[in-house]
Amino acid sequence: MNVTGFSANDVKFMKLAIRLCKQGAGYTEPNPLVGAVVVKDDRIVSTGFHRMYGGQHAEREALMDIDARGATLYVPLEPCSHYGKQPPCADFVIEKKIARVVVAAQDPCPLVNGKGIQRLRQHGIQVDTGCLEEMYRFVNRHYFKYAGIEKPYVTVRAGVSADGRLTDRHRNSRWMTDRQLRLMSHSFRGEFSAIMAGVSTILEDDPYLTIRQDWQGKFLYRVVLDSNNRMPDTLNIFRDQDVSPLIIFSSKNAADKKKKSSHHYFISPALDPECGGLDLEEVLVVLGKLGIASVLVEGGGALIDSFLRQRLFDEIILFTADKLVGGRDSVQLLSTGVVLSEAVELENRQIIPLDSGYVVRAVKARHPGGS
Ligand code: AOF
Ligand code: ZN
Repeated sequence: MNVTGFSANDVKFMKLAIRLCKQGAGYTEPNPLVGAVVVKDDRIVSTGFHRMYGGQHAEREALMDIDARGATLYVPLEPCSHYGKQPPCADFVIEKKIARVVVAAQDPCPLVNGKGIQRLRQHGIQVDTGCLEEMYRFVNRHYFKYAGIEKPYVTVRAGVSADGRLTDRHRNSRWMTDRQLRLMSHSFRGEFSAIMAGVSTILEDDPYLTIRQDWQGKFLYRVVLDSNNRMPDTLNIFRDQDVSPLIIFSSKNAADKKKKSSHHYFISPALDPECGGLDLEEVLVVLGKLGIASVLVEGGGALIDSFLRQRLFDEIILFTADKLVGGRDSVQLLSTGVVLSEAVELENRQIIPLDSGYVVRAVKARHPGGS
């Protein structure tokens, strides 16, 4: 046993369950990523994971066709205890006569929230919680934010020069070659429920904001913030709405109130005039109500700046090119700047090398200053 009370085997099997759950990434939201490993006499007898929103839960997939009497079940999220789209997993675990369940984290969903663990224990099953909890909370970070406050997890994606500029002094911002950017962006987009861009990016580039076919069956919302409702509905973004519905936000003060998609919301303008057109908190509340658990904000610069400045983001993905541009007129991240004691602190940094640059990915520190 180690200090947390879990054996090396417990840790090994839970790691596998967490690795398995990642295979559902991009397909389960707003529901969680869950994996399951069934072990008898220290040997794995079955595994499973949650593949698709509304589909069979991980526990049921792993236990379905086996004799699990006396086995240990490793499942990072507490088994559910309610009827949703699927029947309660806790009851199935009891029926299958599992002896012990090892869990990483309690389910924050108010319908479960400890009741699954309680039900198992009432039936004499040993339940040990907290095995690799931090690791699982990180892997499933979209769910843990959304299930708690029903607002999406926000990841901001920006392209910068090696000296941290969003643009050069002529406001040019094409740091990466189109091919490089396309490949990387597409692989990130699949992890999210929605992608968001400001109207100026849409007007400049006329993008589709969709994902490549290797994310088969993936449902992705596209969100455009167009406070003055000036987007012509002939743009590419208005295509393919059956697989990628378009959500538009405009200001309730916009002169033109014509709805341009079935999800067109007219909301409050930004309280802070420095923060661009719309009240981003309200945007997130509306997206949350639509069941969107995560959003990738792709630009442009003003929108990225608003999310950073208001600290409404949870994570940042910085595409950093091997180029220096300098210049007082180039646009910087967090353009108005903050003093060091108010710096936005990042943690859990990951670096991915590219041919002519690198990607830095990090989450906003939960306890800035290490407190
Ligand atoms: C999942 N997959 O493997 C587990 C979940 O509507 P339902 O029946 O699919 O229930 C969704 C809830 O079930 C979800 O919010 C979470 O609380 C719990 N566990 N959900 O989608 C799984 N184990
Ligand atoms: Zn379940």
